[in-house]
Amino acid sequence: MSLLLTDATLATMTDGYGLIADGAVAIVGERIAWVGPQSAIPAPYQQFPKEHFGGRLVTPGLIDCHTHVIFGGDRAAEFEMRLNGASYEEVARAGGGILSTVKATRAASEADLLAAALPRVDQMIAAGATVIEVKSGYGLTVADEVKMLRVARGIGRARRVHVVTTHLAAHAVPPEFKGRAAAYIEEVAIPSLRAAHAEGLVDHVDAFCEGIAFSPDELRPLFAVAVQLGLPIKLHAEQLSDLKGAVMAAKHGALSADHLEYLGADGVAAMAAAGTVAVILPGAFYTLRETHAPPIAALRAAGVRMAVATDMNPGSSPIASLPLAMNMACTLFRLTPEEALCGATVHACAALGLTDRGRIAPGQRADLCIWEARHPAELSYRIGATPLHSRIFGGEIDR
Ligand code: DI6
Ligand code: FE
Repeated sequence: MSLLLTDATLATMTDGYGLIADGAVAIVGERIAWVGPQSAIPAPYQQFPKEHFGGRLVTPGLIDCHTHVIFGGDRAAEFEMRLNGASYEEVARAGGGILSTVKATRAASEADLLAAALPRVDQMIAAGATVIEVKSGYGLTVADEVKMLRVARGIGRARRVHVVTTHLAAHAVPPEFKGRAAAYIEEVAIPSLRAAHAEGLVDHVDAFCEGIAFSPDELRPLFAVAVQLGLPIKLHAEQLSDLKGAVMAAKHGALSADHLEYLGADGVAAMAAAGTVAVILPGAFYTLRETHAPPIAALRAAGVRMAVATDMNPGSSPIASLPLAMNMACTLFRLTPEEALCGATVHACAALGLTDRGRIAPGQRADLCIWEARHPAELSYRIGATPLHSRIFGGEIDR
């Protein structure tokens, strides 16, 4: 019920890293009661059961604010075909691409999907995640979108991780609606949103705004329903081209616009004005061998908060490690390690509308990561390493 962590190097993330050397944290129940230097522990907390961390780095639990971790099948065969010289059309004709994932997801039961997702979720947890956002978007029928969101809630019951759900029926136009994107929004995206919301399965609404998916005009009716239901909006925007999705999202008061490789000055300004978080997804940039980087310097100059996430998905970003995504954000996009860690903690919370976690401060939920590291830059620096020592979730140490 109560715990005193001592001998820790704290990155509280309250002001940049917010470092406290020789720090201590008092936890009561699920919450942090006190944080400060070891030399100043108030008397009541000195009696608590102690855990000594030998100078190890302690950060807030990592928050993966953009994932598509639920899906049927995988796309490894397609990856191999491509590297053997197959074209996009050949891959599609052989049944590959996003629609192959849709087919496999439709064929899977809720139990199948949960069983397939949990090993990936376990990798995320092993890399330090304590919160994961989980999107639908591979069902593309009313029943299959609702099914995916039920599985998302199931992940939060099956593992010691907090799940935030996002309805993403507007992810792709399925073959049965080919050339009829507006009809798909009316007949599937909106009804599935209403049905899933009625079951309490939806925390946010997202869409893929792109030439190969939906235009801002096609998405407006969906977002009108989201606003009516009181659900916050997120948007996959400007990943492959500049359709002004981020401007539209910001006008709807969106929590975040995500990807943003082709974001223009107007999008940066609109996001800054609305307080919309820029979610940077270097795993997809890397996998797609994209060359046009998001306008990091402009976002930084405009004071737009930047989050970093894995975008874990079978096609464009089969990566489950937030520290690896942070490394990629630094190396590919020139984020500083401090920005990358803010992006996986405090700014990731902002992208999810969460205010009770992401920092080590009194009143915050006691979700913490203890690392085999002495300085927070090590988390971004070590390529593909998993330096997690242990995790505290809701005040309890993982055993
Ligand atoms: N952008 C992406 O990179 C993924 N979805 C999206 O909106 C791709 C998803 C997939 O290929 O399965
Ligand atoms: Fe995505």
